[in-house]
Amino acid sequence: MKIERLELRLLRLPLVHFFETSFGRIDDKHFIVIRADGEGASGYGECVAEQDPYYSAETNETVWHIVEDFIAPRVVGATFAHPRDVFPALAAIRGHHMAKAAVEMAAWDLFARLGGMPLCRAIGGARGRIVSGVSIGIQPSLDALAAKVEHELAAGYRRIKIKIKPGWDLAPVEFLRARFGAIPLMVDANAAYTLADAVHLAALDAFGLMMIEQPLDYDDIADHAALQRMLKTPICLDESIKSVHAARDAITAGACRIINIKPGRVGGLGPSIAVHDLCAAHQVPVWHGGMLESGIGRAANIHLSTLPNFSLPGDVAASKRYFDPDLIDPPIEVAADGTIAVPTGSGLGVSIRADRLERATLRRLVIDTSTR
Ligand code: OSB
Ligand code: MG
Repeated sequence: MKIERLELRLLRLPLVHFFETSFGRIDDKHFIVIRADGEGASGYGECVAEQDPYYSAETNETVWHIVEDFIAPRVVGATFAHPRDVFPALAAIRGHHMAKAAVEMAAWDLFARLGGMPLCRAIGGARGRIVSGVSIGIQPSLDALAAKVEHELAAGYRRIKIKIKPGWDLAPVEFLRARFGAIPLMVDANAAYTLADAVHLAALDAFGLMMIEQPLDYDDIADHAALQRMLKTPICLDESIKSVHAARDAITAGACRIINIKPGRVGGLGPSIAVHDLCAAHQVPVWHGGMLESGIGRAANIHLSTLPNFSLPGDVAASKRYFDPDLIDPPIEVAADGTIAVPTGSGLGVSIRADRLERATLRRLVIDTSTR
């Protein structure tokens, strides 16, 4: 597969509802979409970097710079036998996994389209449907939270995750247990605590949560291992799993019992498959995280979730929770049983609306063999 051209677009799409985590609130999503052309076909990759370096060190501007100045020169005009070869070909560039993942994902989509197969088949996945959960941001009140949870349970979602932070943790969990009983419930702290909060966090053990996601620092493993020894509730790591090596170190240290996989954080679908397989070999279940993706990134997440060790409901939900309209038509939908059908067309298997992509575009750059 020869990649002849890359097109970068910085987009702005308004979110249906604001999303608030322990590091802030966003009303609009600003993100980069990359199109890779070659051999008469195109593939798309969505970048999960945000405007601010709060979830991760990368931002849209660092991604643009790294793709334009360092990734494109190694990819445009290059031939790859398989998309899993893209991430290793970028090894000279340290870090910048979200930038690499966006280009790598476009290469996977291109490869699957050229082969006339759905992306899940190229990945090696086998399921026709995936099980969906929701992530609910920090709400202005307990009543607002109850209304959200009720709405999502009625929609069929098979797991509720709420964001927590100091001052919004035990009370909402206790409230939800009293109100909704034994629903599949978990919390995500986005690194808002320290080991000094261990006794406070251990109070969550009384509520039978499926897991607590990333309670401590974004790049920590050792303190999570110490905390896991003090908690009954399983720890799931998100931010700290920056690479296949970090996953190995976390498992070895006993820092978590569950791992959240986000391709953007580990460098793409190839490294995600490696994390998935490593976790499977250690009986560590995984689930697919979300970064408020448009239908392009969402479709890729669905395809990856067809691998067998994705054994817990992920943060891969319906388009309409995020964007209306989405960039794809039809949007991703969740059935009444809380499952999503895996697209069956070639590549991502979704149709991207060129008019909506164009309308959302703030900046565009084309890199081909003549511009280099
Ligand atoms: O920590 O999982 C997270 C969104 C943006 C950044 C980080 C996270 C999230 C979510 C939303 O939890 C998941 C989704 O619905 O896409
Ligand atoms: Mg998280």
